[in-house]
Amino acid sequence: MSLIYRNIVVLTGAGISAESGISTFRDQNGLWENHRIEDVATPEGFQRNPALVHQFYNLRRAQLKDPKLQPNAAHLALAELETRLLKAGGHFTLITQNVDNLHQRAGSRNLISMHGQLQSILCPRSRKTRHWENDLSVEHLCDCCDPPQLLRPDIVWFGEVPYRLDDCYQALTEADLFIAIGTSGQVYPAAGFTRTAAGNGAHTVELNLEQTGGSFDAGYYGPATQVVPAFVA
Ligand code: BJW
Repeated sequence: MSLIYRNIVVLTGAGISAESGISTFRDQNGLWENHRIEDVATPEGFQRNPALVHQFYNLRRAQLKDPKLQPNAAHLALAELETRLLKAGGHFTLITQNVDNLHQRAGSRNLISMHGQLQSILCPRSRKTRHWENDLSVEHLCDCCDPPQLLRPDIVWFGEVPYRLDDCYQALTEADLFIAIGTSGQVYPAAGFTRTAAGNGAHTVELNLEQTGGSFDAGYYGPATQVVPAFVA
């Protein structure tokens, strides 16, 4: 891709990390196959059974410490694209729905983790967050509130408002190219970003294993580790 675009916004989903070994949500063997979404990804589920929710996220947080888990060629290609575009005087924003840390480790800098991060925990009352790499249990209470509150994963669950939406919409408004990578486009508000970008004049592209049914100007299909480096080269 020659740098005819000056202002690129990329939205990534679980598919970009699939080839690094992280399960997606809605594919076969996806994370939701063994869990009811309302049990592990809602504030109500956490209230009902915090131990179950902790178990679900502890397993996924532990995976991030596995030395075999590495950013793949698609994560790296996006970090390189950002560097190239900045050198050419352009703007690059990477919005990820993923809660792993693979974009950070690949070197992406202008990154919005709109659904939170596995390696962060949250006091639900004060909204204070802190970095956390280990298991979390019902014995972990905050030290910022009286009475102390049960700490929870810093993940945006269904019914909660994603992080930094103002920054997302600002970037989408200014984009001349919008690329959605490895996302099924089933979860809002991210699922509406294509329409927002297109409505502001951006060219919209989907890179995915298969076509999702979203409305894009162009689409390129195959594994992210092949399609992403080829598209941004
Ligand atoms: C590959 C590949 C390879 C595979 N290479 N590709 C009715 C209508 C409209 C909206 C709603 C509604 N009822 C409720 C809502 C709102 C709700 C929602 O959207 N629900 C839908 C299910 C309908 N949304 C919310 O509640 C959000 N908040 C909200 O709306 O607040 C209100 C508000 C908004 C704005 C302003 C003011 C107020 C919050 C959503 C939070 C989502 N959180 C989750 C779970 C986090 C917990 C966890 O991590 O465990 O985030 S849901 C889950 O889905 C996770 C993901 O980030 C998200 C998106 O999934 P993603 O990434 O697309 O993964 P998959 O698995 O679906 O797709 C993978 C794709 O990769 C596929 O396409 C494959 O083909 C592809 N792929 N291998 C390339 N190798």
